[in-house]
Amino acid sequence: MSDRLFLLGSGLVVLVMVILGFFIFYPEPNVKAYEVDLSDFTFILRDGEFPITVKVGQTIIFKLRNVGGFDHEFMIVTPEMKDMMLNKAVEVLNELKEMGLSGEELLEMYEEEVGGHGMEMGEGMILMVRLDPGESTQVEVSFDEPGTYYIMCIEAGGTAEAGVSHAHQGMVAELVVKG
Ligand SMILES: [Cu+2]
Repeated sequence: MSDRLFLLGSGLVVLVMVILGFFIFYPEPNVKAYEVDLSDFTFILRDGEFPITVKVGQTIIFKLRNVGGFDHEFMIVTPEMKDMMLNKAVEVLNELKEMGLSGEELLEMYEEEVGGHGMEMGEGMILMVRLDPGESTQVEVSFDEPGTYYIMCIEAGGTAEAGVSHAHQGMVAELVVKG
């Protein structure tokens, strides 16, 4: 009887050691962090250069700051969504200008039609945050599919009169996800 108790006790000790070992030696979660400044009109990676390369399943933390004088977005989109938004931005701005709109009115109507805040998440739109000048935030994202993605801003404060969005002026950066 005491032999059986001894065996049971030893078994428990081994089990506890295995569990403790699992927690002590379990690899660190796969996390990558980037600090990105949103300026007029470009994305600045504080510790390096775009493109960013990450891995499928990795947790990516973006620490964002709007250091510009206009509202800016930090959107992550597929190449198809990028092209669609670039085309739509020009199309809508031209239509609104033809209607005789300008200034705040032009910008407001444009944002209703195109601004990322009017876009649905999902199909081609992986992440969307919008920051006022001086605002900062932190977002987390991970990717299920390898491929090339784009970080972009489709706002048009300061560029609407010229018929283009911030993305057209250079607010686009590449993000490569490896399998
Ligand atoms: Cu912008």
